[in-house]
Amino acid sequence: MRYQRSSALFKASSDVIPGGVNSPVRAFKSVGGTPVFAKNAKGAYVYDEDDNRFIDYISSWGPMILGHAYPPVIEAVIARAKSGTSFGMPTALETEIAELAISMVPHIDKIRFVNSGTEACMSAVRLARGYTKKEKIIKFAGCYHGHSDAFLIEAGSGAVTFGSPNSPGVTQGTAKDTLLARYNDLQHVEDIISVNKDEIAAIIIEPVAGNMGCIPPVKGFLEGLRVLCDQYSILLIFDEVMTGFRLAKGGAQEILGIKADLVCFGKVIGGGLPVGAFAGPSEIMSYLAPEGPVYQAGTLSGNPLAMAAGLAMLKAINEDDHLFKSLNRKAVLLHQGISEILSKYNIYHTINRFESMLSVHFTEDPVIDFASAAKGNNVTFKRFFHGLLDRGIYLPPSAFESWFLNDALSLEDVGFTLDQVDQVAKTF
Ligand code: HOZ
Repeated sequence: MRYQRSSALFKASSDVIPGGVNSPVRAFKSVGGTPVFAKNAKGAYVYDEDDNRFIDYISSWGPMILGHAYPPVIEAVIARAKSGTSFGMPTALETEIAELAISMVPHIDKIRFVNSGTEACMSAVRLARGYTKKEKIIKFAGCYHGHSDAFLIEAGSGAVTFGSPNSPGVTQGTAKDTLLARYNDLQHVEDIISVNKDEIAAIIIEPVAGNMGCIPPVKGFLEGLRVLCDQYSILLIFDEVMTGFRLAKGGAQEILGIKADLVCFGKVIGGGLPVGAFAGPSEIMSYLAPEGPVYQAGTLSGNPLAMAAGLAMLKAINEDDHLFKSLNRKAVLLHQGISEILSKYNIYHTINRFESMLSVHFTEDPVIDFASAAKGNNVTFKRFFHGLLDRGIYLPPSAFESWFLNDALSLEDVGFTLDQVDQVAKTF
């Protein structure tokens, strides 16, 4: 049996870990079947416990942009581990990665490292509230900013995959300060602001959404948010956990030419180790303890192993002038190829893509927000997912997640993937 060991491991893990996994989407609940247990990975491939090989289109949900077990990152972690793994004291490495990140990303003077994207977004919102002395925030339906309470209101990613976009456990008191807007609908944001004048501290947004599939911003939407934020003294927070160091060296701010007031990072910035960060101009960041009154801390924040991995990753990206072109070329081939195949077999679809993030939606309508993403046919998605999994292609196990390409992927891998898509699509 192809997934025999994974099956046994899932049975064992389910006895001791809720749902058998440490992050819900890994459980395959929305696509059914046995979650694949990873054993090892190299370059573009992940191998499972049954020794099946998969071409990996999630890249650990983004971080492995240069492929798995990228040698400079692995070497940096091994070397660093030999000198001690945590001190609870500052290290020179933290300044080195901070300087590099600041040199790569526009409009930021200071950066604070934390352990995850969730922590980064949660802390950035606290800072925005402390700085503006206002309490409400606007978030967008289908956007996901980690699992802290304030964001689990119409959240995307696993929250929507498992039908709990508004999670029990989030108090009404917390929920009332999160105002919900439709992605790509500027008028809706204006309406919300007009009935909550002088109360909104921040608008937080994924500048290219990746947690309801991939949904790029329509022309003028982010530009309009910037104008509204300036007009009403609201901070614009870009959650670049997915897009940071992926769409361009300077992330969405650079490629879209829009300035955010605070930016949140995760995924690529840690090179595959647990790292998050938030950053902005000195004036705002100086409100953070110990310089200012807004408290935020962490025993493992700036952990030396994590910083060594992140530094090696950012250096590699910074020194590679061909990376984003190369990723984009493969993403375009994949996008066009899948679209041609699905059209050939008359399968309704919309493929959204922004650089190396993409998603296939089984609906013929444009997918521009959460409501249109939710129209996708999940029965077709499941068949597509499992058909490809059985043919050695690992896609996100949910229609509400983006694919993340990595640059270890070869043109042969893309060609092989398209051949498998054809084999699967012709059975529909
Ligand atoms: N929520 C993450 C993707 N949007 C998935 C995290 C994981 O399961 O590893």
